[in-house]
Amino acid sequence: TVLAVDHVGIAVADLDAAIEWYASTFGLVATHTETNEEQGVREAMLSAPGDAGAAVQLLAPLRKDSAIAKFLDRSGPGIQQLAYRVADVDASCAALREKGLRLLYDEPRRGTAGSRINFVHPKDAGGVLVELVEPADGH
Ligand code: MC0
Repeated sequence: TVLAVDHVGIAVADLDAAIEWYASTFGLVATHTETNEEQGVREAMLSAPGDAGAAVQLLAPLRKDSAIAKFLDRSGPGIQQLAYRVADVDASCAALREKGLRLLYDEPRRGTAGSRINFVHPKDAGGVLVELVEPADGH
């Protein structure tokens, strides 16, 4: 079961420039930044001040062979993923597999802030790369 929209992920070429642009243009503030070597990204979570709702996640490539580098080459900067928060990513993946959807990983991998994540293939989700996120603190 989906608990909430966790974040919308946007591919950018230059993370620091994008953080600055979102701050000066929309007043969004970076609440967390992180490098995820396995995913090949430097990322930042942005929110409107005081808003605990869905975040905007900026994703910049660490390497030329990363998913974000490939997305930028093909599509340019823009929305790359929609992430739903779930209580139990293993149970959610099992339920979606049962419905015939392809999950990208056999087992969840590490996402932002120690979360556990998996992705539904965009061809099985209406053209949207859907991420499932089980936060580390179980919220
Ligand atoms: C590819 N396609 C997409 C897409 N990427 N459609 C919607 N949204 C996207 N982001 C489409 C292509 O246009 C193509 O359609 C079809 O999917 C298959 O493309 P492909 O060439 O076979 O596959 P790739 O090599 O482009 O890979 C796509 C795939 C990859 C989703 C498998 O990006 C992946 O493994 N993503 C999961 C990991 C990831 O995104 N990591 C970065 C965020 P046509 O019609 O042309 O056949 S890390 C993150 O998010 C973490 C830190 C977190 O939040 O905690």
